[in-house]
Amino acid sequence: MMKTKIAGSSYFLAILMAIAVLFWTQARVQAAEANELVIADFDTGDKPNNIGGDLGSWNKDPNDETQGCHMAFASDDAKGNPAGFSIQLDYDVDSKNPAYNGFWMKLNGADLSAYKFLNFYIKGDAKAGFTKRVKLELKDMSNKPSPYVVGGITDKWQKISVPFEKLRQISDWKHINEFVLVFDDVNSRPKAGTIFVDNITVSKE
Ligand SMILES: [Ca+2]
Ligand SMILES: [Ca+2]
Repeated sequence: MMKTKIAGSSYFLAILMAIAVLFWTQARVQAAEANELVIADFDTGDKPNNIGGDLGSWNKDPNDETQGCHMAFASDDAKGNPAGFSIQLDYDVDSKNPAYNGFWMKLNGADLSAYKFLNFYIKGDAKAGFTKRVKLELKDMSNKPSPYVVGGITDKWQKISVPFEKLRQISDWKHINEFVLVFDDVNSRPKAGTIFVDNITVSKE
């Protein structure tokens, strides 16, 4: 009689603990979701991005065939997702004319005011060669670019986190228009190569 009672109460305790763990896990998942907003993981292998924004490459002078940037979806995913994709940028700023080009992506006026960091993954292609430095720009609806130079790019995926306070020209975090990457003949050495970008997010920490 006594034995059954003990077995019964420990069974009850185990259920209580399982419920507690379940709630704790759920709370953690919800906290993680609220902590980070995925803007673009490119995992559909197509446009638009995760918040409905268009994206593509841009060229300063489309008539100058000696410079340009070509965008493609690459199967090399930053998080190792075998079904995922990243963005491949083949750039060339080697020209006798002033040269710059890169990647643009719309954020459709997203409200990022609850977040503190702009994050993304970047790496270069060892075979094609790649610049170790690239300039990013974030723009609110005024389209004034907030430039930030990312350095130390290697041929391995690396997470870059840019604190919002470094993006000084943004005056309206409630309406963000565009994310831009710039290859230019100042920062880009070598002047032609391949860069991969993936998993562009904003986060609170
Ligand atoms: Ca991806
Ligand atoms: Ca060239």
